[in-house]
Amino acid sequence: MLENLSNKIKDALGKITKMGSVDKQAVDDLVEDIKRALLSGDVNVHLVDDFGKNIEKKAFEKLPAGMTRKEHVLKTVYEELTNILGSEKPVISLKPKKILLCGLFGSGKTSTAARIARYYKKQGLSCAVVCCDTVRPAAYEQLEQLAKKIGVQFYGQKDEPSAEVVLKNQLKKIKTDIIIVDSSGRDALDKDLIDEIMRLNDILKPDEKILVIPADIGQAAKIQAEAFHKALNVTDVIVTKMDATGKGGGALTACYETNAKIMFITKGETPDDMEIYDPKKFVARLVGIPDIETIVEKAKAAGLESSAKKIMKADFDLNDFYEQIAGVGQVGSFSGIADMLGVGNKVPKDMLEKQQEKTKKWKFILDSMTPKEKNNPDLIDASRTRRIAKGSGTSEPEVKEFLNNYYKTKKMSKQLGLSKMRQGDMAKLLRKGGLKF
Ligand SMILES: Nc1nc2c(ncn2[C@@H]2O[C@H](COP(=O)(O)OP(=O)(O)O)[C@@H](O)[C@H]2O)c(=O)[nH]1
Ligand SMILES: [Mg+2]
Repeated sequence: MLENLSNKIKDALGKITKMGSVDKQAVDDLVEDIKRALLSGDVNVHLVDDFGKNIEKKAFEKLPAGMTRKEHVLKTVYEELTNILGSEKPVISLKPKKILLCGLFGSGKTSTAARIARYYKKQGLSCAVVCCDTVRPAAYEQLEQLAKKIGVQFYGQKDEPSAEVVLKNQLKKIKTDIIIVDSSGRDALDKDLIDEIMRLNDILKPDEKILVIPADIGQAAKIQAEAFHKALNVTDVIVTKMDATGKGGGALTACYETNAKIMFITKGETPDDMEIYDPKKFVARLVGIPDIETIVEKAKAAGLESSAKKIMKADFDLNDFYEQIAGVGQVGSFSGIADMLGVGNKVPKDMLEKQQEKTKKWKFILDSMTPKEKNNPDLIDASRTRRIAKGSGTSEPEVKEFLNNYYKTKKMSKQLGLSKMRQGDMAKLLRKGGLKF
């Protein structure tokens, strides 16, 4: 399972986030750990080597403004993984089209024919699936049942031995927006299979020729992708059975290496177990930090920088204070941010989640204040506190807690008289100021 790979990568990154500072040794160790994880996931050794070299090269580049070395290393790992696992999310057009599926026996073509039909049906297009597998016994019934289950039209000719005859006859009848043709497979990439698929291609003149590849063959996906591409010029790839193997990373990297566009991945046996392959999201999940890109971008955002500066000068109001705590929290999980700031490992996860909950409440509290109160919190007496609690659907102690955090942070900031702070220091300050992380 991919979880294995994911856990190994997360462990390796976890070691780095626990360190005070990141030196060459730490990066070397990190690279070794991730390389080992990728190799065990059947990623090609040359790709893995290049991956390692790129990280070692980039890890000690000049730091972009506002970033710590740790964040930079994390970002580099993320970017290099994205580089080997794919680039952009595929664009899936919703215009009427004809689709031909090909792939070896057992790769998941028939199940995937149904999944694709379901996908387009959900987008409001009418769909038909056509059984052109005249080799495998019961192929007809399998697709017929799946079509019935998801409510799309089914076409086929039970006792006709020629796939081409079936296709010609059925095409005359079909009027749907989307036509999906399921073909037969063979155990190996033999000439019969390729000849048949090329004849079907000539008859159908498909808009999309999709190769279905099972993830469990790992990097051998490259051989299949290349062979089908040569014969048929496949336009897209679907990688199936991502749930059932640890070699999924190997299959994805191998496909991407051949420049095949991976359109969907499937992860289960039902018609719903398919998702668009978005490499960036995929990698973010793999490394365990959702929205990492957004987080990195946001951390650099000017608004945050300016409120951070105000806090450093002890000259800040409730708006600035809230922005510092929640500005980053709103784009990702609070624990993700704490990890980036290098404090995540020191705090139990549930505490961070509690803080995130609290931050949501603080937003309601802030929204219930007048602009004057936000600028000058000293105005907030007992009766205003009552009004704010009522207006925000919180309690008076919760409003007081928010204000206390603000005052504590302000006091700390004055005492320390910090003029030059980096993001890590800001986290420490907020923590000392009463934030419980
Ligand atoms: N676990 C898992 N099994 C799958 C997936 N996709 C297909 N299968 C199973 O793989 C087997 C072969 O699938 P099938 O669609 O008949 O392959 P075909 O011979 O290429 O048409 C079936 O038992 C499917 O249920 C998947 O994403 N995950
Ligand atoms: Mg089949």
